[in-house]
Amino acid sequence: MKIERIKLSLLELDYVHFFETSFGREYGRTFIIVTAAADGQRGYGEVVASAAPLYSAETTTTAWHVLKDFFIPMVFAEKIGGPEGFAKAARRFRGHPMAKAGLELALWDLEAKSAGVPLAQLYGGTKTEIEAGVSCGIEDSLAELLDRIAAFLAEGYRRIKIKIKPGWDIEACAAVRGRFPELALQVDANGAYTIADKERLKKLDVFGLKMVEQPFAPYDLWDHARLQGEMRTPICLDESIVSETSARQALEMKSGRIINIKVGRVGGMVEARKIHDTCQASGIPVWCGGMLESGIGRAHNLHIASLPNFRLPNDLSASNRYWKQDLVEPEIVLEKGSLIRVPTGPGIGVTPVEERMRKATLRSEVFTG
Ligand code: OSB
Ligand code: MG
Repeated sequence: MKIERIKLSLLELDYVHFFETSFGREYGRTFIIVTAAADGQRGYGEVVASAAPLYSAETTTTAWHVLKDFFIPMVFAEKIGGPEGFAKAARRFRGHPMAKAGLELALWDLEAKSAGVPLAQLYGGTKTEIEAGVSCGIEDSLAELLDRIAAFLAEGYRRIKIKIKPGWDIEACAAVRGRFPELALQVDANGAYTIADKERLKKLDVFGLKMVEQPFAPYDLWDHARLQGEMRTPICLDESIVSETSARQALEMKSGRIINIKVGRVGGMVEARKIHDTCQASGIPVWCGGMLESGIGRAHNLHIASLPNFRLPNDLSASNRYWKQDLVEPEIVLEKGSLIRVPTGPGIGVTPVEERMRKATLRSEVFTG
């Protein structure tokens, strides 16, 4: 396939409800959509970097820079025609996984559309629907957190994750367990603790959590191993897993028993699939994490989560959990049984609505070969 045009668009959308993690509170998201055009088709990818370097070192500005000055010129200069060629060529550039993934995903969408098949089929996905869960941010009070969880359960969600940080952890879990004794519950610290907090974290064992996600900093594989050795609850690694190599090393070190896959964090689907396969071969289940994506990024995640070793409920919720109006049609909806269908149309199987895209766009730039 000859890529004719690549467009970068910077978009801004407000959340239906603020989202607070151990990094702070946010009311909306700024993100980049990559559009790649060839043969009358358009492929879309989402760059999940935020405006500020909190979850990861990348920002929308660094992503725009490396896409514009390095990755996009490379695609045209080397006549790269597909996602696998791009992933291979982009390896020469260090870092910037979210920027790489955004462009790679646009090329995957384009490749699937030109083959006339859903992305899940191209990936070898085996599921037609995936298990949905909700990630609940930190609230002003425990009462508000419980009300929000109750509302999500009433909508049909069956797995809830809550964000924790020092001072919003043991009490929060005790409150949620008190009200919802049987709930499939897990927690995510986004690296807010250090090994000095080991004894406090071990107290989480009494709550019957499905997992404790990323208690320590991304580079702290060793401390995660020390905690996991003393804790019954499985540790799930998010920020720590940046490649197949780091996944393999984490499993060898016993730093955790579950891995969450985010395609942006690991630099694209080629790498994400390697992590999936390594985990599958080691008997380690994975699930799909989220970055509060628009419908474009979330549709991509649905296809990725159709692979067989995605064996735990995902941070994939319906459009209306995030946005008043999603960018895509059809919007993503929750089905009975806390499930979301994997779209069946060609490519990502959802279509960005021009008018909604235009309204959310802060700036855009088109590049041609
Ligand atoms: O750590 O999983 C995380 C959102 C932004 C940054 C980091 C994380 C999250 C989420 C959101 O938990 C999950 C979702 O998209 O529904
Ligand atoms: Mg996480």
